[in-house]
Amino acid sequence: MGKLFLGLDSSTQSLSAVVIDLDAHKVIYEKSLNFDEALPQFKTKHGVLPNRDALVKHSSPLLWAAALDLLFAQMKKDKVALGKIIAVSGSGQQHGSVYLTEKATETLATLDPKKSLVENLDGVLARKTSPIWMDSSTTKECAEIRKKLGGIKFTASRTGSDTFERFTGPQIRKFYKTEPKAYEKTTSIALVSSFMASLLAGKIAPIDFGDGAGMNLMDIRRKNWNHDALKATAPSLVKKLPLLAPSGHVIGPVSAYFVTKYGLNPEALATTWTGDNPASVIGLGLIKPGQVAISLGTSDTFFGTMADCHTDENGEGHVFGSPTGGYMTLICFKNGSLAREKIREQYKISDWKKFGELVASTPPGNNDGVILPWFETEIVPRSNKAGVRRFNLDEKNAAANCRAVFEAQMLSMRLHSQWMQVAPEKILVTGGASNDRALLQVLADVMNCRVERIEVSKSAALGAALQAAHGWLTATNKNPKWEKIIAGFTKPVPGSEIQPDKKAAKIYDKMVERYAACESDALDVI
Ligand code: XUL
Repeated sequence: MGKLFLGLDSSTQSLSAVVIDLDAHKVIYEKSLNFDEALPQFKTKHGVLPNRDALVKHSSPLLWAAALDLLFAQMKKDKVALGKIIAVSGSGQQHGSVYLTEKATETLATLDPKKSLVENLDGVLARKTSPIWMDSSTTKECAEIRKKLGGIKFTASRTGSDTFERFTGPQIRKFYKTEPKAYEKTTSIALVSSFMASLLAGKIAPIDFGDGAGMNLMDIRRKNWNHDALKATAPSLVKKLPLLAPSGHVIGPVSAYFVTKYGLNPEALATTWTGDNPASVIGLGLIKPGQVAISLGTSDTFFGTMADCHTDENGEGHVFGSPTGGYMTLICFKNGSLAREKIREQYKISDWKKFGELVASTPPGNNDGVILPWFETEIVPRSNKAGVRRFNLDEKNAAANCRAVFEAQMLSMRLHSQWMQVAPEKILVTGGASNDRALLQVLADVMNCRVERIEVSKSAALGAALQAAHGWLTATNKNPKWEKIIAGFTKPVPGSEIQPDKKAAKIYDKMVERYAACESDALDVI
């Protein structure tokens, strides 16, 4: 057995683990634990707590902690060689924030293995729930911060993104405005990623440059807290934020809690976590500038690596720090598999195979039928009113609606990624829906680009494991090269390549304009 590294991914709906053997260039263990199923006592639906206000989407930090216990117990049961793990890293759903009291530091340092993590965390949360990336209740706070920072362009060029409802800064501002006492009681604010890293490390973990860039608080170029942004957000914020550090940076040895309880190697190193998208960039092997991928997950994301920091003047896309040390771009479309699932439910389509068959049974361009599948409020284009709109599309036609939803998602990606000015040679695709060739053909045709599937169902957790390896190699002065670390882990699936169909691509060149007109129509009404 070679050197083992553990990567964890705390996403919206699940916690996943990937263990890699770095010397053998192999994943040796993978497991996922679905929050709703494994921890029904927290009463989440798709990982989100019910709320009367449709714009408010919170989850529970205690749920994430409980899942960490359960997943370690599962790994122990599955006889994973936890005693041989050299370093642990992770990734979290981005932007979500956890509010800790002054008790946190001591509690984290003395986690009692006789109790569960949830029991240990008694009195540590200054706010019971965490706003997560699906929340869109902070439009007012976004406007206030944006104004103080000088408008969209300046906000984006300073913090990497315009203010967005789900970003942590506007969320912190709302918390400060609506619950000032609880804000005052908060001595430390964590992201989902740094909260989980804090549990593993037994101390308050730094926030990394990847996830830190999703807060509207970090100076994207200098990679330190931007004091104007902090001032525009809430008072005394600088005292409540932890240090910033590179992704995968060694924090210290893992907490004794995991050693005693689950047999984790006492010398294993806990490292800083990052966001799920920056981790996926590594998990998909996008280490060179210009490489692009699309992840078809709960949200659909379009991302790639960049050598220099180039921000979106229109404020739709984001720039985050990449775990490789450079930058990455990201555009997040909230109604991803969320919308595909809703269409599947509406038309009672038994499985995804059938969904793909229905798409394949319809022509490219869908006879001009267009849907705007905004089952939830949308991030890009920004639309704070949920609502599905159909144009020249018969609601009764199941097949046409299946094609319409995926075409709309791809056309939207094409339209809203133009600012990146990248002309990729090929696009790597990952995530649940990437298994279906009919869908990939639509993607290749809309983007007019070669597409290849990369079969890393847990790209974020894998990226986190590779990040753990990089962090350990750096800390032990081995001067690691990313090419060498990712070698063998991130190969596209042989035979999965799909070429664009020239005729279909021409249809989409026209259709993107029609789609854009439908979008502006809908946005005008809103
Ligand atoms: C990215 C974003 C989502 C979450 C999903 O900005 O909000 O992709 O990271 O977990």
